[in-house]
Amino acid sequence: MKSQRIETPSWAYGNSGTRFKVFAQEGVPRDAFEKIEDAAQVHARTGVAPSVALHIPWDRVDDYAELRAYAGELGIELGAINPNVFQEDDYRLGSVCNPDPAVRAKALAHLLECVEIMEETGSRTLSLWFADGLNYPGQDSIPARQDRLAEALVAVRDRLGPGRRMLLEYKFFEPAFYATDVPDWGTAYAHCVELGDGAQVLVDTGHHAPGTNIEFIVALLLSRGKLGGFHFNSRFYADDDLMAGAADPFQLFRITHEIVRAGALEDAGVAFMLDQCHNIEPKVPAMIRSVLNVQEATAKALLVDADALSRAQREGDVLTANAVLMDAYNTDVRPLLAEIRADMGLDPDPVAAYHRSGYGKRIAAERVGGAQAGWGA
Ligand code: LRH
Ligand code: MN
Ligand code: MN
Repeated sequence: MKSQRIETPSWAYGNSGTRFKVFAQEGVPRDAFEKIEDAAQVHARTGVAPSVALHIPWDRVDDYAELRAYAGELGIELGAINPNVFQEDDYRLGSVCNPDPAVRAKALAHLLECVEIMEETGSRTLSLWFADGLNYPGQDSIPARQDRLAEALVAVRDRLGPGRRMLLEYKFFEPAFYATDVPDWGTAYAHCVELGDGAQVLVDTGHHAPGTNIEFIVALLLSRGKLGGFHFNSRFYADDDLMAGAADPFQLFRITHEIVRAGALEDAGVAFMLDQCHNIEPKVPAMIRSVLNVQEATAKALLVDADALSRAQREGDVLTANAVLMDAYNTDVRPLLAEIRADMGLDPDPVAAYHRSGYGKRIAAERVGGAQAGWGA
């Protein structure tokens, strides 16, 4: 538990909302530097959130080395770089899948710019999500768009520096409603297999049809060495981006169980990242809460009696196998995690410690005119 690493997203610290309303909050960051200050608070309280993902151009700065140095002073690193090829008029019909070669070239140029930014920020991961898709049957050729996508991905792969990798995130709907160009793990997996070792699938827990068995996808990708990481969040209906573990803590446990079972927890290759929007709740404590929820699910997964489970599975003892899993899930791990935090020199109650610190009040007083996370106006 002490060595777990959970990456928080810069965009979760900015104002966000739905397409109906953005509720501006007091004290939200005005630039990338202030987002990093907030991310550093989450790490200071939890001890397990030592990096922050950036979204470009939302976090564009003149000097990334300066941003990196600032993060370093605050005790954190710059994590995954997320290009943004979905918010310009040119992308109405898609980015790298667009029928117009000039638009495709523009999108690719941005992806390659992000590869360069990785060198300046020290980021090892390029996290790709494409909003590309179709609203109407017949609008464009589905296979032609797959070919255009593959071409862009190859060009990006060929430019990645040593020790760098690309993650491909899928989502079955939104903003396209008829067909999305990377709708599911199968499509992402097929592209990543073609691309080779430097490409893996990113599972955003909010990007599936309701009722999808996400832990099955996780187990399968892990067995093929193609699970690159997560965007954890929770959802009741669609891509709700609520706090991880809030809507369905049992699902989060089932996912972490597959990771632990595969021995992939210690493997730094599976990135635990959060991708959330705190529309109505205060953002820094919500992020701390999310980190704690991921920790709790992980601790429970580590408590599964693996020997008893595999014995019951071998013997076809359905009820015992299920009971072994449920015993772990139903254990209250909060006292154990509090102890671990004390061991690490942290306050056992990170949310309370954050409130006591006065940080929230200070940023509310000091930061006037906070930036929007990127959309929702
Ligand atoms: C798309 C998504 C993707 C984006 C982020 C802001 O829904 O999950 O990861 O980069 O939201
Ligand atoms: Mn995501
Ligand atoms: Mn999403």
